[in-house]
Amino acid sequence: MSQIKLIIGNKNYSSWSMRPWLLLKEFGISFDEVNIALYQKNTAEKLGPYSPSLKVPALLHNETTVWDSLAIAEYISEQLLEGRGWPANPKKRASARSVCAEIHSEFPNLKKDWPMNCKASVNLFVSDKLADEIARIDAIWSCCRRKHGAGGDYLFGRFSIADAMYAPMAVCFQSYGATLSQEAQRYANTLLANPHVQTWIEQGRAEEESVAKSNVSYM
Ligand SMILES: N[C@@H](CCC(=O)N[C@@H](CS)C(=O)NCC(=O)O)C(=O)O
Repeated sequence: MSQIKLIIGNKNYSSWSMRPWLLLKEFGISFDEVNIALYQKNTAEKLGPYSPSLKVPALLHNETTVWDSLAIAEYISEQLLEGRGWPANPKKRASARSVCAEIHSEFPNLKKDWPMNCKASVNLFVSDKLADEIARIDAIWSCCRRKHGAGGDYLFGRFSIADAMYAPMAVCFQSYGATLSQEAQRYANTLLANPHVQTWIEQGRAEEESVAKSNVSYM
């Protein structure tokens, strides 16, 4: 048994769960995965012992409980990776933290209209507000790649927390057919070719539980 437990929701839908899961996998940290199907009658009861917010993801490490994807990512970097979750250069690190905060707190239309669904393959209506948010993510990806991407194929060169935070967006953009600039599409392809991202998508597609449409937003 590992000392680390990651509590996650349905892989098909739970973009917040995917982020720390991918970070742990990418850095080769072994952990036990606890899968809890969301929006079932007993979901809160099952989450109660693990997650004070009654949401996923949550991480248990020795006597410590951490919840909320970004806090978990910070904890993993600080406690398990000696800071390697972030770029080493302070300027790059500041940019990486900024783009992570942005995906965590912004993009309400993307979260509402294009929630992650690994099984989906459909072209959905794109409102002006949604188009603006897609364009902003395109700009973030293109700008990070151009300014900070030397030395690797990820936003800041080698894989960092920023890539874990944006990986679900590549899944959404693929599912719903986003039109991206060449640079942003190249980065999306890098994420989609990542073997751990592929495993997550495959496992999500294999799940049988489904979640009502009204609950899927913000997942
Ligand atoms: N800000 C949180 C969001 C967590 C969140 O909304 N998780 C969803 C699933 S992806 C959830 O647990 N939903 C269950 C509920 O709202 O009852 C994070 O970054 O971890």
